[in-house]
Amino acid sequence: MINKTAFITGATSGIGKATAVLFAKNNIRLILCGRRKELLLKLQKELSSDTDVHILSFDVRDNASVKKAIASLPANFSDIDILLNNAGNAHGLVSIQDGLVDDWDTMIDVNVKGLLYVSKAIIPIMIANNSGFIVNIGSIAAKEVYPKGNVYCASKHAVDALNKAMRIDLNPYNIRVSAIHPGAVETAFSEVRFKGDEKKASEVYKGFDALQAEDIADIINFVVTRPAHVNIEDLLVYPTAQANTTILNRRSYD
Ligand code: NDP
Ligand code: 8X3
Repeated sequence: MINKTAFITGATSGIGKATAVLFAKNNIRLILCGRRKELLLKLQKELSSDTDVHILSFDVRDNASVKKAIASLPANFSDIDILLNNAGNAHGLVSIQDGLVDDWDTMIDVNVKGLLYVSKAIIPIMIANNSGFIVNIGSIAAKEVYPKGNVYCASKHAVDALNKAMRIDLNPYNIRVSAIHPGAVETAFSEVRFKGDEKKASEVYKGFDALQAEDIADIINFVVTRPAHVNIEDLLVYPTAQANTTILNRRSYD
């Protein structure tokens, strides 16, 4: 029986997509978001035998589109229980003095402002229900700053701060708030960071067993299925081979 509705940003790929697949198996009604409508349609088709799926194609950077998309939800999808703030990416890996302003704008606009726009549109629904669950996807980059990570790390430190702020400000409304901070997860993330350079992207995950999107989906599912009185506020999860942002025990490879 379907008894919860989840709103997932960044559902077209990686962690968001894997969470959608797992939530569908657990009979959670889904609102799947992303810019690439063809991927949303494909996923909707795949998951519709398991649960009800509604798709919303919008860019989280555009507040008017965010508001319009959420206002357009049909009645049976409008009571949102779980918000997964997952849409985000890194753009570039260069020293601050060489950084591109366009990349900085994109990371701040998507990872920080996009998360805020979506949250602002959905929090009133949760307040009205005196119930809800917000899961913010941060990163190991929310806890540490590493060479050439500058603005991406800053954007994820902001997610960490906003997660704490939501815990405080939403406390009177019985809304649970959690952040998951993954280390290296093998997704399209590095392809985006390196602007389509597949060779460079694949190097990131060579010689060790990186986390997979399904590992993070599993953790998200664990977090949102705790009893009503339990809130896991913050979780840092690494591949076994990774000690921190810069120490990785790689096997030698050709
Ligand atoms: P992917 O590149 O696979 O997925 C990113 C998702 O974000 C896509 O679904 C994309 O959808 C969406 N997205 C990006 N920009 C926008 C935008 N402007 N508007 C709407 N949606 C957008 O990467 P991951 O799954 O790895 O990343 C998911 C989250 O996990 C991100 O917040 C990332 O920072 C974080 N993370 C990733 C780690 C990793 O090593 N992979 C580690 C730690 C955290 P579309 O392009 O269709 O719009
Ligand atoms: C993604 C992990 O180490 O590339 O957030 O910042 S890292």
